[in-house]
Amino acid sequence: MNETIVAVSTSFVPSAIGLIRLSGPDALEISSKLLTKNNSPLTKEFILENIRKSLYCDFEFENEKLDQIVFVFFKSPASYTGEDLGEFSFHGNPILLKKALDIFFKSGARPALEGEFTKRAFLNQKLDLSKAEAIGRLISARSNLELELAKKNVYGEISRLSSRLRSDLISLKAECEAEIDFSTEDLTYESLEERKNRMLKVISLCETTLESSNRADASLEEISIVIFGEPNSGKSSLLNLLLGKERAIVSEIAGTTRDYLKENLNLNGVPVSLVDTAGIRETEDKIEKLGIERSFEEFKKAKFKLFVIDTSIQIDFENFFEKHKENLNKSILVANKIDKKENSWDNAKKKFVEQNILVHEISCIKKTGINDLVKILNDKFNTETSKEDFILLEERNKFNLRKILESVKTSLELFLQNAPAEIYIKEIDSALYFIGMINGRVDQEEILGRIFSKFCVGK
Ligand SMILES: Nc1nc2c(ncn2[C@@H]2O[C@H](COP(=O)(O)OP(=O)(O)O)[C@@H](O)[C@H]2O)c(=O)[nH]1
Ligand SMILES: [Mg+2]
Repeated sequence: MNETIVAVSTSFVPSAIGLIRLSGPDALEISSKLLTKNNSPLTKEFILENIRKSLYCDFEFENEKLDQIVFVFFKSPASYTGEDLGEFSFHGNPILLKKALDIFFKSGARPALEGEFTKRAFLNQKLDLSKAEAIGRLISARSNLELELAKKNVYGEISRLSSRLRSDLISLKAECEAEIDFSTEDLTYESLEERKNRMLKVISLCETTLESSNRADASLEEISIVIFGEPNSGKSSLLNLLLGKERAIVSEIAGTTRDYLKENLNLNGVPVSLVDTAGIRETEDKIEKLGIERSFEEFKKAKFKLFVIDTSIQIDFENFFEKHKENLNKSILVANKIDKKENSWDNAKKKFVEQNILVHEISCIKKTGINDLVKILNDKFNTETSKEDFILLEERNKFNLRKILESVKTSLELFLQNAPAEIYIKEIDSALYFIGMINGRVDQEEILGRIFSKFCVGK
């Protein structure tokens, strides 16, 4: 890590501010070379006298001023990376930022690799591996839920979990080692029953964590919504409105949408895939028939179902209800064309409501009721997931946790078969190794300390 690295930390699009970070042993030297105030250089001494303070100055190279910037210097080890670190806030023009980068390269810094600032932070023990990963996840989160869960991990959820597991296992190991090393008479052991319970506790913690991570993953999967119904009810119009663009062909000719159409969108922070389907009707047309079969498949697959009906035409409630009963029960009934509703609609609506069908009126032409429909969907997403006990595990940590679980289970089995401590302690070692892999620190020394602090051996 003796190279000094540099990168733009904000994105390369025109914006108010573009932040460049410079980290490494030459950060101070390079900064003082490139910064001036009232045409005189910012000396290293001056910068060091103003650690963590905003310095308004010029960024200048070969007597040419590039930009007026705000500069903040962080002295090692009190910085994000743990190294000397300079943060240069330029005006956020991509061309300007590229020029600035080039000047940094000419001055001795090299381009940072992906994630290299955070990697250095990890290597300098500023954060553990699970926190570093969580920062990556926080940046790339695609939904509110993912953002919330990633944030929990940035604030140490996984670190706390691994500390808990580590602490339990180290105590367990310390007991077992004492049993091997010293004669039993001099030691006050916890009872064997307690040892078993300790193992069971670790097993249960691993299992519940893996379960809640599965639930979190399932909730983070894209939510599918299907738009279903008879031809001409306005399904494609609704898709276009939700998407905010004319994606599907809207026409008064029934049977226009013959295949299903899938589009991704974000509904108030929830990633959703929206499917428009071919209208359901009796037809002899072979292609339309195929399309209708697919509509039913998509209907079945989707998590949320919008059954669109046309209120501008007379609905024979009994007939309609009999025909679609099963599908209606699983859907939100979206009553479209309310701007042109037929006289009998209000009566039909009552009957649907009596059948406990959720009815929501909209008009795609007048754009009424759409926001409320989105709200209803959002509420449904939220009630489906009680996020409290969710935990977000990266694949790597799911693997580690499964390994810990396996090892402790084996250890328990051996223990219950009265195997000598030397044997089942190996499995505890293996579990400890995988805990080390979670936060990226494998530490054997700690165990010795525990043995002697916990047991008073001899007098
Ligand atoms: N008056 C009225 N007409 C609508 C409304 N929504 C859609 N339409 C019209 O109904 C026809 C069928 O719409 P479309 O979205 O293609 O229906 P789909 O066959 O279910 O996909 C088109 O002529 C639309 O302009 C609405 O809210 N009010
Ligand atoms: Mg259509």
